[in-house]
Amino acid sequence: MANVELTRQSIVELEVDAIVNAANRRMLGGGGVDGVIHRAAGPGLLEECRLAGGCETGDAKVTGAHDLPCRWIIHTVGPMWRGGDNGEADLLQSCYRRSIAEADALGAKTLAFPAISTGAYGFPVEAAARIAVQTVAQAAQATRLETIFLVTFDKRNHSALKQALRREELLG
Ligand code: AR6
Repeated sequence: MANVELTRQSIVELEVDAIVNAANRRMLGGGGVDGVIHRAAGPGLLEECRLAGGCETGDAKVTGAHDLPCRWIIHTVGPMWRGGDNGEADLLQSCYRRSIAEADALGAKTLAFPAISTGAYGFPVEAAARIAVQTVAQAAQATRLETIFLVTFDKRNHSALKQALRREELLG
């Protein structure tokens, strides 16, 4: 059973084995955390992403980390919020599950997630936090991952995640 830890800093600063990027289907960079990761990783990341051929919503693809201190970047594409009746919750769960599966297959022991879909894609923060915490806690059980960091920038995501962790009795 991996530990789940909450931390408030930029995801690119974390010295973990792998970080997750909240990408889009084209996988060619963008704003938000995607932009931060591409700027910090350098142009080699974009070159590698071009070869990946995009990524479906709910899926995840691995690249190298280039200039970042981690070893791998796992690019996942969260759902755009369209009112909640368009499979958004299942797709968000799938992002967390697929990213954890890819990290485990790489042999990663430490993994960091941003709050996928809660920025430009508009997923309600409290609902996204519950899905993140429940899915991560469940999916990490059958893996060799030791610590999963939930990384946030903003106060609202941080307190929503804290509340969700408390509810699942996972707050250390
Ligand atoms: N470290 C950790 N979290 C961050 C950072 C950072 N450096 N910067 C922002 N966040 P978003 P999405 C948080 O919009 O909603 C992009 O243009 C931010 O506060 O990055 O999945 C892509 O190319 C928010 O809570 O991702 C896609 O087109 C969270 O990261 C689209 O946005 C996610 O916000 C994806 O939208």
